[in-house]
Amino acid sequence: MKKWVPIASGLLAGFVAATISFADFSQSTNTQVASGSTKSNAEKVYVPFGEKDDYYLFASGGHSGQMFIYGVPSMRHIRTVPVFSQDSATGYGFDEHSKKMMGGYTWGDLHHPAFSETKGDYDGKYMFATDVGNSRAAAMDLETFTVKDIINVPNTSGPHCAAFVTENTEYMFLPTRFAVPIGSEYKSLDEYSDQYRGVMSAVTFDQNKEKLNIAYQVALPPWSYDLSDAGKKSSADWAVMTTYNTEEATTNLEINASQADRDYIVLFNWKELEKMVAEGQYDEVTGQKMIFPEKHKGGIYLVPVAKSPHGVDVTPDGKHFIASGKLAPSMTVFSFEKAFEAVKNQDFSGERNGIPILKYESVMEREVNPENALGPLHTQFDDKGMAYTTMFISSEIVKWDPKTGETLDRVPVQYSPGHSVAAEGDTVSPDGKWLIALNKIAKDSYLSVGPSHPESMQLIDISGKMKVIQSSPVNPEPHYAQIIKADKIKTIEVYPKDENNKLATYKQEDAKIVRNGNEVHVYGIAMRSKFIFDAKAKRPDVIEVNQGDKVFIHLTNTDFDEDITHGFAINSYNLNMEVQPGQTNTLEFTADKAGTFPLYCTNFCSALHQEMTGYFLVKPTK
Ligand code: K7E
Ligand code: CUA
Repeated sequence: MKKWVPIASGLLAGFVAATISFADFSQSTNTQVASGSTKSNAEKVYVPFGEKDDYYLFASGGHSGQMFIYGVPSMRHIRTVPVFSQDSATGYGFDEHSKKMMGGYTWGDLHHPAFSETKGDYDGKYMFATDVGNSRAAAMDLETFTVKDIINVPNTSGPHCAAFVTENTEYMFLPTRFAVPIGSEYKSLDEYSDQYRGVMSAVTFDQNKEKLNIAYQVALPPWSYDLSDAGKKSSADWAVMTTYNTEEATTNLEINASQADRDYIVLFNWKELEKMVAEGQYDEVTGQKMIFPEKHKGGIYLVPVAKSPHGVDVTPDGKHFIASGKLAPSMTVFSFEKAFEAVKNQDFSGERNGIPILKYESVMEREVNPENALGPLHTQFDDKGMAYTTMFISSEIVKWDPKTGETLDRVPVQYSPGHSVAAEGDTVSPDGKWLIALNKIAKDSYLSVGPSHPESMQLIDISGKMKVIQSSPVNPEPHYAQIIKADKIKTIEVYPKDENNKLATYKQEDAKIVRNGNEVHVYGIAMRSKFIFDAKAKRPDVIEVNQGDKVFIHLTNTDFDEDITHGFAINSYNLNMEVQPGQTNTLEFTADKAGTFPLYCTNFCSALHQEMTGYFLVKPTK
């Protein structure tokens, strides 16, 4: 979102000031929680100790590269799951497996999380996310809440648009936010229109192998692709994404990318693209199957839309897609059926880069302009198909009917919501009940922590007239979130024994240290409340190596008891990792520093946790 703040900053400052002075603070949370009619707001969000929330909320951590898990309605933060950034609490990015997965990067910018779906409903199996900062995609499994795979997406720079999955998780589409030359090689910006491309990747996930894979890519025009959504039901084979900078400006985008009155929504049929790839209608480029629309025709269309749109959201019935204005004050409702009709009749008004443009009037159903509502960004839905759109500039949520365009309700939020998220809001059957506004600016809502203020999430009861009933300051940055019914997620209690894992050690007497030249492999055990690295040694909890040795510590937690997690850190070696119950994890490093280094368990695991220590001794070579 940062990109358009400069343009709106004058406006925004004015609006924020106006909102602060004129906001109806009787609507604000403090007053509401304290008052209450039949059932007070405080009671509605209160989940007594021992009882659990009805929903999980998975919230994007933005440039923290992490995912935050909350309970709804309590809004209690339950867990932080590191995805694209190192995390010393869990050792993510330090242990061998996660370090390799991260591909040399130490941070990421996580924007849009998406659950795996079956028949258009969240199935509670996986969560996907993309990294705008370093162009990666990740898959997290919901049995262990850990990341299983990360891939680098070549030719795509900043897959901001994603992740949005198709109805049965066949694909997620990762269009690029920044156009770059294919292969990211050097090309002068004077050749932008000819040499730069906005590549979209079709990514699949193999649930058996738990691996992400790029099926094919499409070399779209050098525009910025902003948000996307997959079709549902009758539109399930299709997907849509918004574009801006169709002006192809290469500098000063805040002005130059807002010149044209219209940008486009890219509408594509992924079944058709899949077929084209199967028939060999692509070029092999940088090891990828690349469809060039100017050459490989079919499956992709442009729909004109009011300039610089941001969000695009498909209605739960799959009949419409709604684009939000950002710079224009309107939401535009388009009809899939009309679009299919226009495609069939070749009802085109021209083309760009070989992609046919459908006639706006032929596809558009209505433009919706709620009075004084400004800066519409993203839309969510309830169980009756009603739409809830965030208004960034006028700081409110507007509820409206996509079938009539009628405004039904509105509620101020504090302040400047980017996305909002509804309970099961991206499925074919949203739950209603709850909507959470993900606010970019909390202003003076909480205790001050200095010049930078936190973002906030506000829980809105949407069962009747919309009412903000809880406000929480949150870690940066709540870009987007997903709310899933709690009973859909089935976590495991311990990692099951894996007799095929050659790195695992389950029996104490098997713990050993094996030297192979200057490689040292430790097959060790962590258990309440000791380490065993070498069962036969005089001091089984000591590792001794020579300076310069390459050391592999394969550590298995043999406490097959829920919640008995051990940590493993070597003092001054900048290393820490976690082994959850039953898990085996590996640390790989070079013992370049000679000396005596205590090692210890970093996760409080028993009354004798402080005793869970040992030594890492590195004999100097000279
Ligand atoms: Cu800022 Cu979805 Cu990354 Cu809109 S995004 S707000
Ligand atoms: Cu093991 Cu603390």
